[in-house]
Amino acid sequence: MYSVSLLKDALNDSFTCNCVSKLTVLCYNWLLSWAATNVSRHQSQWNNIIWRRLSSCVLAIFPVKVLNEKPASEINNETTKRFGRVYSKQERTFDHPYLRGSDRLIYLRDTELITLPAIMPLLPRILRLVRQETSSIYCHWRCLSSMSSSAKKLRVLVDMDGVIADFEGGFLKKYRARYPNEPFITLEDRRGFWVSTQYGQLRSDLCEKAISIWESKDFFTELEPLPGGVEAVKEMAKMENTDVFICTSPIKFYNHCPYEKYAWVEKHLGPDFLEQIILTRDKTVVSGDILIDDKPDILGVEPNPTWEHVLFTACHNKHMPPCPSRRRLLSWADDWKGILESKRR
Ligand code: UMP
Ligand code: MG
Repeated sequence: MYSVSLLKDALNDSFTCNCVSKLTVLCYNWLLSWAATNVSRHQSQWNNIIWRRLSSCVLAIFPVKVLNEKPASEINNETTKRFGRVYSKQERTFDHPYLRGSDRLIYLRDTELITLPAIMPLLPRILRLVRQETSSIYCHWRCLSSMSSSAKKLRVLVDMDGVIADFEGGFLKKYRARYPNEPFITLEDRRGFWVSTQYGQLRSDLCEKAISIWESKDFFTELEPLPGGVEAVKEMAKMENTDVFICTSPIKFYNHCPYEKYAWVEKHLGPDFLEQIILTRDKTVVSGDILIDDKPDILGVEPNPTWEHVLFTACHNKHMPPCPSRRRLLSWADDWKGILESKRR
């Protein structure tokens, strides 16, 4: 900051605030038009940002003191003596357009008018500061535009097991291969989300046997994709203003499952999709517009998740009585695009 010595010099050499204001107006208008052509929607935000940044830039060089707005009664002779002329709101609007939009009063030291050449020695410094400000405004712009575009994007969370990966089919195949002489439950007879619970009811020791299947190496990698799921997710991800995440719960026996879920996504959805994986045992804390999931009751620490749960029909939930407050996606041949569109409105 050049403030102290420069301010002194400026005062001693009678640099004028009028010159400063002219130059500032020029810079301000230029920055505003630049920003406005880049992002016209944010003109008012730009106004604010540029004003704030430019005023701090000017403050660094010139004898300008910004105070919070005060009622006229509090502005006494002492203030005027200390800071020079006090600009009224009206003067501010007409004489100093660069102050428009500010909610503050500005106290300017009233110096004599001098001509533009007198301010020339300071120009390189001013320009340097303006350049710095421009680049920081540009960063702001990028941040704002990414925020505004993500704000209107639809965020879809797609579950993995039972929605795009055939957990039930893969389980039954491997269970029957490993325990050919044990009783099993056909997909037609599956009831309830927990496979292990239903096998435990069939015979208590079968609960452990069922668990041993999905705890085995390669179980998750070798799951077949459910019909149309991979294609739908890929298509969804290409849709405008749509962010798709694979939101899946790993099992607690973590030796293979988390790694294999990543491997599955890479194999079927492609390496770019690795960016879109959310592994969590509590989906209620994930924010999104829709969660497409085959589990009927998705509970967690957040009692009011942001997403609407669309129940994906699976062998274990297809017998459940219809619930008017919950939409279903019967399969990937069903109208998933319609459901997404309904959330954009
Ligand atoms: N799972 C169990 N026990 C069962 C059935 C499934 O632990 O009886 C696990 C396997 C999956 C996870 O990793 O639950 C289901 O995850 P989501 O599809 O809800 O994300
Ligand atoms: Mg599932």
